[in-house]
Amino acid sequence: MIDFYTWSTPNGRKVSIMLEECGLEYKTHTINISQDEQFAPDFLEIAPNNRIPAIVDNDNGFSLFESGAILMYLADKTGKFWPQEHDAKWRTVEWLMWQMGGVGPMIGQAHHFIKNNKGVSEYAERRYLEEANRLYTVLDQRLEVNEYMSGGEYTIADIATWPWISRFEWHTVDINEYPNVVRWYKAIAARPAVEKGYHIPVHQPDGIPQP
Ligand SMILES: N[C@@H](CCC(=O)N[C@@H](CS)C(=O)NCC(=O)O)C(=O)O
Repeated sequence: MIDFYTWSTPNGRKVSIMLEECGLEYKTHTINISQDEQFAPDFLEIAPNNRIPAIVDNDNGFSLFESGAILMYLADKTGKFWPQEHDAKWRTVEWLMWQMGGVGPMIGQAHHFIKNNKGVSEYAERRYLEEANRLYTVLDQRLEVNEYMSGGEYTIADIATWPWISRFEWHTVDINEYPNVVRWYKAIAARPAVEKGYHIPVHQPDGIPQP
């Protein structure tokens, strides 16, 4: 059984979707980041960076923070969503790191300036919107020649990226300008585990945003 510490954000949803996809037994603990619960001493013991998500695997007592590391850990534990043949394995890591180093931080800043602090910095709004559109262009080109990000298979690279794209309304990118992203987005949104994981830990009355 896995103890799962999370909130309703893209980084949290990566892990709830992965837990659902893998059919693992888990217990959700809500860490309400708008009430600073990420700074509670108990939580900091397993997540010293004071960010969700984090897990404790009760099969071995091992704790882990950083969503990309958690996805790799759960894939390794279950043998799912991370192909182990040489090229596919490293393509998956490559695109997972692209999400961790690009999509998450850049689109996160787009939300910060465009949605949460509109008008504070015109420069930052323009910069992060341009960066978000650049990343969508890269993703669209990749998905023009591959069904999924690392090739023909749905992997932890897709599981990491999809929850960020699901906030396309927040970062004000017109997703419909990227037809391959829309095709990929809808295919993943239709997966029962994604529908379930999207609503953890709080049910979202509006459901998954549709392009
Ligand atoms: N690189 C980290 C980022 C985690 C992260 O930024 N989590 C956000 C929610 S999506 C958070 O906990 N924020 C709390 C805060 O800003 O204090 C990961 O991928 O796990």
